[in-house]
Amino acid sequence: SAPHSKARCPKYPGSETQRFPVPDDKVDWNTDWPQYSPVSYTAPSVLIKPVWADQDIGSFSPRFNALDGNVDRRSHEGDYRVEQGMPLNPRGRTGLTGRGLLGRWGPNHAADPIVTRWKRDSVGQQVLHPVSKLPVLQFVSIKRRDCGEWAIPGGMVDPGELVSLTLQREFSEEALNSLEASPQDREQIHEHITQLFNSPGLEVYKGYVDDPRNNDNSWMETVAVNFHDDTGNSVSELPLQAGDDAGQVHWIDLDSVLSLYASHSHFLEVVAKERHAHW
Ligand code: RP5
Ligand code: MG
Ligand code: MG
Repeated sequence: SAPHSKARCPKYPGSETQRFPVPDDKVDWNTDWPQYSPVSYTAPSVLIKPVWADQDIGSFSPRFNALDGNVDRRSHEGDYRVEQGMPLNPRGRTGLTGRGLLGRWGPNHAADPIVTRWKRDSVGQQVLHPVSKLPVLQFVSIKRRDCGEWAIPGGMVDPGELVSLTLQREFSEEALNSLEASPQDREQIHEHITQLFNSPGLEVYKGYVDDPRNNDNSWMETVAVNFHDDTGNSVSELPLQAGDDAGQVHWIDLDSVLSLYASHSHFLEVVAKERHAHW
């Protein structure tokens, strides 16, 4: 697979910090590179020790490649290397050490709910793409507040939380604004989406995410699951409302021209192919 690229974006997100430039042929840890001198950076939001973040290594030694109490420090990609007490990014160099904006040393686990429906015309007929002649899928997309990019409404798995719950919770928070709903509305949202989210779903990806927040010692991983409202009678009928770290929310057509956050367009490509839809 191609080496990670967003994890090497020159300017680290939310800061003025520039990564040490890493060319494609120097990404692999096994390639000797004595001149490599990555920049160390941990964001102020992490340094103030919020509950979701680890302590600094030295005062604290996490159990890597293991379930460490409630915190899952195992990678979906298999065992990662730990050198001088520091976990190493399984995809290679990024030009930055520390934790940046991420709370956990090593893998930071997220879940991505991909909610889809068929695009329909005014009389309810499925819309075929003019070029591919394949039916067009739409997914619920949010515009991230942090970077302004469109993305799947995913989020972090809380310690001890089941991924199935994270998927439903993050979708409710970011695409349905459940956090600001009245208790009655929240109950309604829950009733409306529980059936779809309790269906098995189609797991389209599990592993490393090429996220711009990644660095040499901490990185994002996810489980991306597609929940498809085939008839258009389930989630399709709910009014979307952006919440939490989402600035906007819309149904967006799946298409290969989409430019999305991190490696999200790769997950959608798998959904389109699996459902024989336009891409
Ligand atoms: C991405 O970051 C994941 O794929 C997921 O969509 C997201 C989780 O982080 P937050 O949305 O909580 O910032 O790597
Ligand atoms: Mg969230
Ligand atoms: Mg999120």
